[in-house]
Amino acid sequence: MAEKTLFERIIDREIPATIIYEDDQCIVFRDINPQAPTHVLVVPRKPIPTMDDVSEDDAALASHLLMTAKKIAADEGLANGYRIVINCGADGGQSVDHLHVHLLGGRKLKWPPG
Ligand code: DGP
Repeated sequence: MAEKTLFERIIDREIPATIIYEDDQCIVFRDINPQAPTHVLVVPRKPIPTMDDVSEDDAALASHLLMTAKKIAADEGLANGYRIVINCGADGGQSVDHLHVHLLGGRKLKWPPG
């Protein structure tokens, strides 16, 4: 069996995290190294490595991740706006090979992100 990803270990409660939401498809927890007052990760239970590995069969799941990020943004009171980011691969700055959506907000974010 393939080794669990770091985020699977959080899903399985083997590593502690501040989990703020979960359902049958995804889990949401606070980033360990927050880049904004709100910085959470929306993570599918299915261990898809990167955005590149998302298939047409995962379309409903991908949509659910975005809709969950939007719901959490409202829950976090980000009425002034927020940013949703998916890093993919080495050049995209991805460091954990388990698909995740960053939700950042609570301050004015700069563009481009660098
Ligand atoms: P990325 O660079 O897009 O792969 O983002 C990975 C994020 O995961 C990064 O912002 C830091 C966060 N992270 C890494 N390890 C842990 C951990 O053990 N717990 C939590 N809560 N977040 C983590």
